[in-house]
Amino acid sequence: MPPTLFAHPFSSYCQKALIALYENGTPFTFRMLDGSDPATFAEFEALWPLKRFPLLLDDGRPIAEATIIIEHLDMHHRGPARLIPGDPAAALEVRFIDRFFDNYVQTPMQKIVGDALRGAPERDARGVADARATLETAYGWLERRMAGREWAVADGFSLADCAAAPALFYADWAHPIADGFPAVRAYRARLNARPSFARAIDEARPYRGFFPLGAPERD
Ligand SMILES: N[C@@H](CCC(=O)N[C@@H](CS)C(=O)NCC(=O)O)C(=O)O
Repeated sequence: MPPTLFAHPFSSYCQKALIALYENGTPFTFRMLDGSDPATFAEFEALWPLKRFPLLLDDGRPIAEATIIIEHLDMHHRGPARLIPGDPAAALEVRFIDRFFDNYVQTPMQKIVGDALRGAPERDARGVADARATLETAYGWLERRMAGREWAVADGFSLADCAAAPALFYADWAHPIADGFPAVRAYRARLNARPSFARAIDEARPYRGFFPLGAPERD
């Protein structure tokens, strides 16, 4: 029986898992978490009380966290695309870059976006300034890392690129990647053109009005 993914197409972490599923053409059932069906949300919450999506349900077993979902798919639904390299040293590098994108790109991006969703009295100006500074530092580190590289790790498209694609997509909307980071901008463009992510971008297009800072007229 194919696994089920509880997700929303506009969510960056859901897109990370979707890229992995699309890269391998893995059959799965999509369960939409858009608030329109309370029963679906209740089912999701019962499976994962922390209510962060995506969540994969495979053979009755809930698998949370986008990275772990991709690791699980590689273990139990392996397809032609090896998103975790077989070589342990290369796999460790992939996992490190995956952590980089979650912790130092997605997290500050979510801070800026989340803050924009709040009313003025609840805003956290200091936290947002810190998030912007973290993104600038992350862009600088990534600029040096990506010079001369096609994908994040030499072995080819991997979990690290699944993490990078939505992270850089939305980070650039929240805190633009300046012209002074040409390798990061070029990498983001390559990721956006990758068919698995291009599909996720297209599926999320109808929801751009939800972006609280205003989605730019591009991408
Ligand atoms: N660490 C989680 C983060 C997932 C996450 O933050 N998902 C967001 C959507 S992109 C979410 O669930 N937001 C709803 C909420 O925070 O209540 C992962 O890697 O999957």
